[in-house]
Amino acid sequence: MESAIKTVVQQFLSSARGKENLGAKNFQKLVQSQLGNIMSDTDSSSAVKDMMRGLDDNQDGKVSFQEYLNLVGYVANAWSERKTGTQNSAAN
Ligand SMILES: [Ca+2]
Repeated sequence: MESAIKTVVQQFLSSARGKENLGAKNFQKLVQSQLGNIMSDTDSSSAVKDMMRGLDDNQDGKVSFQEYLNLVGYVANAWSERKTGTQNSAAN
């Protein structure tokens, strides 16, 4: 689990290239290269843009680390539902 957490953090840092936020292009690259097997629609740039808009809580057009963690939580939750066949309360 520690290595998974390190990977999640490291992935954001390397994708953001030293900045505090992921811009649209870097976000799209990250999703397509890292989440293509677990999420559907990552090949569609309009779907990825919609995803980014949904994550962008403060609507600055960029994905902060916190907003990125929401994506990680969402993906983890969806994966858990797939594995257990149940709805987790966190999704509601
Ligand atoms: Ca934002």
